[in-house]
Amino acid sequence: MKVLLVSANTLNEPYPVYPLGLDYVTGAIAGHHAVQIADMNTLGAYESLGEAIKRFRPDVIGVSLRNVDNTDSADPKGFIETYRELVGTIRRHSKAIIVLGGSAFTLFPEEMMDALEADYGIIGEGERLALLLDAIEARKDPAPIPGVTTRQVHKAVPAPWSDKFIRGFHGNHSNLPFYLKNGGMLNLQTKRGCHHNCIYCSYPHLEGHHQRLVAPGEVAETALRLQAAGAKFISVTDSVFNSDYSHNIAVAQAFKKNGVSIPWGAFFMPMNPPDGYFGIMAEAGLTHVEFGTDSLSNPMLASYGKPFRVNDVMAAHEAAVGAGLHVAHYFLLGGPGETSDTLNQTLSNLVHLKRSAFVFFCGIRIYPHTTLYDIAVKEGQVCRGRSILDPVFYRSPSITAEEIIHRVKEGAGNRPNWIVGSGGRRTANIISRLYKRGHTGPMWEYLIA
Ligand code: B12
Repeated sequence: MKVLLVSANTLNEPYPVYPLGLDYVTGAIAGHHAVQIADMNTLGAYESLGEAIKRFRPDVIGVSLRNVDNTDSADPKGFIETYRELVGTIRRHSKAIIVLGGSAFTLFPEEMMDALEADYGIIGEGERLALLLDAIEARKDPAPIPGVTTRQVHKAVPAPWSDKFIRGFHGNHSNLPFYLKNGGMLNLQTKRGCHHNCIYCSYPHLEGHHQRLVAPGEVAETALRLQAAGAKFISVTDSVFNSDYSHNIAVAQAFKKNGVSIPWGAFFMPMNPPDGYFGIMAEAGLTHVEFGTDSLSNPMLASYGKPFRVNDVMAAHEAAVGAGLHVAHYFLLGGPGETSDTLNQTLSNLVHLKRSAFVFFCGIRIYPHTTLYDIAVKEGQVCRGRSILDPVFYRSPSITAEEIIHRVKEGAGNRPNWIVGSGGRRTANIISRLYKRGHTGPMWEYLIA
């Protein structure tokens, strides 16, 4: 069959993100089907998508839905209307079967099926599209395939697809020049799954609780392919990169052995690392460390279900800065238990984190299937049974969002390394101008004095 895979994401905040998920879906189906990718970041207008559909005449069109919204409580933007227009364009140009997938779909499958009136959806890992295509081809009922939904049949997230996932990246994708020109960043996974229990987080729901590791040699081979394709920076997209130190070290050794020479960055939990850990990572090309720190108040870290405390954050920070790395800390303020006192603790402890960028999010986006959802129901902040597709942000009953933002802005003064929210359009525009002048990578290091 002919399968067109459409990446619907055009958000460029903080920067445009290469649609990694579609490489994996391609990897799972390309052996048996003719596959083309249409990336809305490069196609721009819907009419160009119509042209691509007319030229290829696909039997099945898979639509990748990454973001539901921008998760910015100060300037919330939802994307469902855009997705509705996109699916409308597809329907006007084709009778192909439409299949939805992606993280936004897995978070809100029933709402997305209803809003977009698709034929099928695949909850969880999109590699299962291979099974759906087999069933369609053989005219068999796809209902027994785990994760495959219709508007009538709803399902839960199925068990993870497999321990082996194959990336269909060949370095000649038509969308590559766009990402190479706009920051030069491509991305890769070294593992799937997250075994942590942070109360607000949807990652275990999306990727499973159990970690599945990619063989270090395979990670290095992928990195080399991205490098050969022209990448100037690699973003590692693992939920938490340092949740397996021995695997990290094996990956770093494989990078060095195979000659991966471009810089890379990843998300880390601020845990006290083994001796020399960040030095080993730096030697293998790690330049950017993004810590999911959330708070510098121990009661808040406990409330969020974090396995680290403020002294671990300090140790992790010193180790990363000491290894010469660029460091950023991300904060989530205003969660359950936040008070004026806990906020004071966070703001006063910040002075100990030298040479770092700080990104503050205030109010936490509530996702289904999380402990935060249950807390919000109990407190009457959301109503069980009522959709939270339109984002609802958890607010601490003990301190207002305005007060938190005011205090953070007061603390920030004129310091450019304190960023409230993702920085919004203004920051995205500045980053985009820097990319046009040839800069590459995430760019927040330029804010550190
Ligand atoms: C890494 C990451 C980032 C990095 C990306 C770095 C990079 N260069 O790649 C950064 C920090 C830049 C980032 C930014 C943002 N992110 Co982010 N990010 C992630 C994260 C942790 C992993 C994404 C990833 O690459 N996964 C690996 C790939 C392989 O998985 P995948 O794309 O989901 O694809 C699989 C399936 O979804 C499915 N699938 C995908 N497409 C299709 C298509 C079809 C047809 C089918 C059948 C299946 C299918 O199959 C794939 C293979 O199994 C996810 C959370 C998570 N654990 O998933 C959040 C996540 C995607 N991000 C999210 C958000 C909100 C954002 C931001 C808006 C945040 C902000 N305010 O700045 C921005 C948007 C950026 C943009 N331009 O789009 C949300 C989206 C949900 C929502 N509320 O909208 C997520 C889910 C996190 C969350 N809160 O739950 N992000």
